[in-house]
Amino acid sequence: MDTVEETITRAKDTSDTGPQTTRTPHVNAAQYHSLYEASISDPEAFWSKQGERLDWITPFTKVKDVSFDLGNVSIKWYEDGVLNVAANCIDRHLATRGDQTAIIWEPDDPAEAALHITYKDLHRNVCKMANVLEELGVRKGDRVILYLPMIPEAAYAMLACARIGAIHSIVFAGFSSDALGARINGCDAKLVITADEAPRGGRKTALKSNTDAALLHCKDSVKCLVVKRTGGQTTWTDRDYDYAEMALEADDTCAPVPMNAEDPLFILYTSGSTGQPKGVVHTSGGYLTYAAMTHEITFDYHDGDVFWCTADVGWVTGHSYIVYGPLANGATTIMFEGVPTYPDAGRFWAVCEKHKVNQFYTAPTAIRALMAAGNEPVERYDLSDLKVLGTVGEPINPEAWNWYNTVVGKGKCPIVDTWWQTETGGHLLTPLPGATELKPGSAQQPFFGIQPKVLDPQSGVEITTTEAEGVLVLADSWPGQMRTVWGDHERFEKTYFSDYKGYYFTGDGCRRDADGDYWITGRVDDVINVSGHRMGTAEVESALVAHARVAEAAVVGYPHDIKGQGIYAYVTLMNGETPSPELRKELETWVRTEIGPIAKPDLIQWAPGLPKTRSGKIMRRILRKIAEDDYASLGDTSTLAEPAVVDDLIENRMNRR
Ligand code: 6R9
Repeated sequence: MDTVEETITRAKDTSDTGPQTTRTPHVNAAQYHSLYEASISDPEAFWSKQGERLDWITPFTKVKDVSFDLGNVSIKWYEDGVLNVAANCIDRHLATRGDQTAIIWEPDDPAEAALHITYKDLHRNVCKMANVLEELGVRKGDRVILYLPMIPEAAYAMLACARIGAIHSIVFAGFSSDALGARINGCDAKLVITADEAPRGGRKTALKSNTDAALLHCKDSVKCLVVKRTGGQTTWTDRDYDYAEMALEADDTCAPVPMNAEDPLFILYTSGSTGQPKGVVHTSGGYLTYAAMTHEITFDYHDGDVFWCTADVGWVTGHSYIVYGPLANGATTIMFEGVPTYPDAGRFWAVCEKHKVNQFYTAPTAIRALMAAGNEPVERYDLSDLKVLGTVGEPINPEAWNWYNTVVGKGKCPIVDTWWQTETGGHLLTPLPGATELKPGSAQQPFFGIQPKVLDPQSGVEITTTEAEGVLVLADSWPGQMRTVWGDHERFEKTYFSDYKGYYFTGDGCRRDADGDYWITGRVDDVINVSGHRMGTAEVESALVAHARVAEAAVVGYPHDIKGQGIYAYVTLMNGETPSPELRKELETWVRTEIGPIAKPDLIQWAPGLPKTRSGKIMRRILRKIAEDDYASLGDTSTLAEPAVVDDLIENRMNRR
């Protein structure tokens, strides 16, 4: 029998474990507790051992060097180690599993054939892509933007960047050309990789023409590499290069570039409570160690399993649990181009049956949408290979949890409700299969090395009783933590380390119950969570006020049955403008083009005025209450400049439940 430490470090070389007949979990309850203790009492020893999951060109001698002190925040893991992330995800598996499938690609249209890409195929394709990037002048440290459908080339491009030391930044294909342009300029990218069109749910998004529009606002030197996914009509300019043509000529080997553990691997833009999205920076050694470890332990991934995370690679979940974590572990990972409801509400389950999926990981919003379609689309398929189910992105309501458990999991599959963030790189709070007694709706317990604390939001004092409610912070670092905001370390410190000194502030509220289990209660800042996607209310407001007929706008979230939260916008028009259904449509379209479809307001209320303090601050607390149709409990409105404004807003509220 393995020692506990060996059990959880075996992902480095799983070739000796063979097919699993019995499913002894990697970590049981007793092991969880003893190992968690060890991870907190001696983090250096614990993470030194975990670092051995990876193949290092030069092994690290230093494990951790961290300061959370405001003005001096610095986070380093394995800082003198040298490795290559792509070599860890591909090359080291070639000898033992070259012919094993690395990626199963499932296209949008079920009539089109799925692809089974072996580790050898992956190696060849990533090397070709890496050589194409080099030919286009991309070098170590350069930034490359990916604006792609969920096609194998997206994974090739991520890993090709990692192979040559370039830093990728993926822009979700649902974002508009304006959002894309802002990110190209934001990280001063040398190259954009896109596709002609992105098929999704039977429709096509014109990615290339969006990219053309974005590039009008970027430096002339930015090049564009185009993958022809559909063969749809596109315009072609001097800066465009055809990927298929170049790949044909490119060599199919490419030496991985030795990278320092703290060299950036990727930038991912995410919404915050203020200003425009910030570029979250993740580095190489710590991020990969953490992604690999959480993938193996949280999902109880065993050698030979088929793992499916339904996220898009445009979000952090896709980075850590479609590409980096699974491939570092030599897993078989599914990449799905489509949507849950196309051609019908049985698609997820059809794919689970077809590819004999063992671990299935999705978002509560998808579960709620599928639950609304009833049990029949699930019962049509054989889901007997499922072993573990997971959720991420927002709190899951017990009704959806129970449906997931009984109808999808047939009561046999533990559900891991994983709480984490773009900033955290991997899971921080989660039950573990076989180790945790589950509670529907709770992310339950900290992962190894994670020290959650609950603080009083006002005083910032830690609440040390077992039962507690307040803001969630973390007392120490873990290897997958973000290192900085691209180009703005001060913003990094201010956003995460200034409100509660000495802690990483998550932006989430939480409750700890009598058993010590954690329940996330949602964001305590001006970030809303729409279908599991983060959206800053400030971003939507600034898009609205950029419209010529809008004078002022305030945006809040409100409870939405499927999306979790919907976007509720209060809009004050310019003097002389009159509200109309046409103008409402126009504003919706406007926000779609400024940011993307996910930012489109669900409800727009015409507001002759907004409730403000005498100093002119918009009182969002009141707007939130009205949007929630909970105006009886508005609290103290005595500081309002014009209390009558509130009566009008209540009278004309849009969300009568
Ligand atoms: C991975 C991801 C992060 C925010 C986070 C929180 C919410 C994520 C959750 C959850 C309750 C869960 N969130 N997982 N809330 N239970 N299991 O989603 O990253 O897009 O950065 O969003 O999502 O509010 O702060 P990201």
